[in-house]
Amino acid sequence: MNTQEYIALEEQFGAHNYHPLDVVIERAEGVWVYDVDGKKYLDCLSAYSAVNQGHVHPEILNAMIEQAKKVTLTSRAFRNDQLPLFYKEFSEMTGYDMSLPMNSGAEAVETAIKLARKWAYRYKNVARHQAEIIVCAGNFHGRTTTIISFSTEPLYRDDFGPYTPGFLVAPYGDVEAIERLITSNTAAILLEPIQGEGGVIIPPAGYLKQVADLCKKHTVLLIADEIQTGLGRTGKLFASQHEDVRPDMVIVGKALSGGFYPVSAVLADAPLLGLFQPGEHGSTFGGNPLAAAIARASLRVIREEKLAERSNELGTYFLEQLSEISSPHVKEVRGRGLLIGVELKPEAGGARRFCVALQEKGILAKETHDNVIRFAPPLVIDKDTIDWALPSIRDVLNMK
Ligand code: IF1
Repeated sequence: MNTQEYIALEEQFGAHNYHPLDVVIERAEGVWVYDVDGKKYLDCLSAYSAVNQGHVHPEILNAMIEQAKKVTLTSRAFRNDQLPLFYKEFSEMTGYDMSLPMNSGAEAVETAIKLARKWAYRYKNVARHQAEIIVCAGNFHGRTTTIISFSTEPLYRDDFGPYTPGFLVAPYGDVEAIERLITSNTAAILLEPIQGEGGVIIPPAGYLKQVADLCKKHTVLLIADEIQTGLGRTGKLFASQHEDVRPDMVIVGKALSGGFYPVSAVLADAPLLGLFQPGEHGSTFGGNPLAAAIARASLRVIREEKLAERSNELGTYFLEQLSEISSPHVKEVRGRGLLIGVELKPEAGGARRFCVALQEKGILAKETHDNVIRFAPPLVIDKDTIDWALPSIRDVLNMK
């Protein structure tokens, strides 16, 4: 079957909740993906930062295969021999006392919300059902009904009410706006250290630190959604570390499995994460031995290949080179580590047509928020590959 035949099948039999580029990927390795017609592309999306370790990383693949031969799922009704080792290694790597594994990012966000609410009732004596969580405009935390209740994107929210109450929205990057929303019922502030879907929005310097100070002052939890920014993507293990901030809870997903399997988790210290009692939260697949083995290998690759450092170095280089491209269409180039956004002027006609043009030149990138092209290749990319891509990017950014 060729590309058009696969697309026709998908359009006929699949729900139309996506508008993908018309490339049908058949296999991948490292930073490269190959379509069903045999064409090779540089992946500059990394499955939204889920394949930070590169596609089909051999060590993670091996861990997956070896574990799959032994036992894949026990449920949490019984214990398994991988989960304890995952917990220990994850704590040692991140400095948090404990973690709680789930599957998708949205589930881990839901987990953090539940925990913050329980903490408010038990520690702050907030009246039952009155806990509030402050979030930021332009956020993206997932697709569940609770999470879309506090989305500010009409497309994600408008047709899907009724909504979960208990959330207040502050403009992103505005510390005073958060402070004005804090009351004695405030349980937590939930934010992304850099807004990915929002268009690679980097808040003003000092913002995260000031929000962290605000949280301490008012006894409010700081929850960082590092599902996209975490695990090396921005040049540190966690993007919060750029401002020496240690959130009370960190939410991770995506690259926790190197793209092999849905694995997410919430990290926190024992006084907080210890609040969950047996039966209050769970998941059939969360913490299963296959997921735990894959996550252990994924974390080991991040450490052993120094992917955060690599992201920092190569991201700085890529950002510099992109910034030097002169183009009539570009409004701003910004980024941290290998999470880079090229924002186009409103009159450029949208980022999508540039992504289609990049595809023709063998580079897969994805627009976000109409006017931003995101460049976020796997962190195992090297300088030569970046240098290979730059002339094509330059050409595309200069098309009519
Ligand atoms: C899709 C966007 C990226 C996330 C943050 C939680 C989640 C995500 C910061 C939920 C997920 C994904 C979802 C994916 C596209 C993608 C995305 F464009 F939609 F916004 F990355 F930029 N927090 N982001 O970025 O995690 O439940 O999906 O595992 O197609 O919806 P999930």
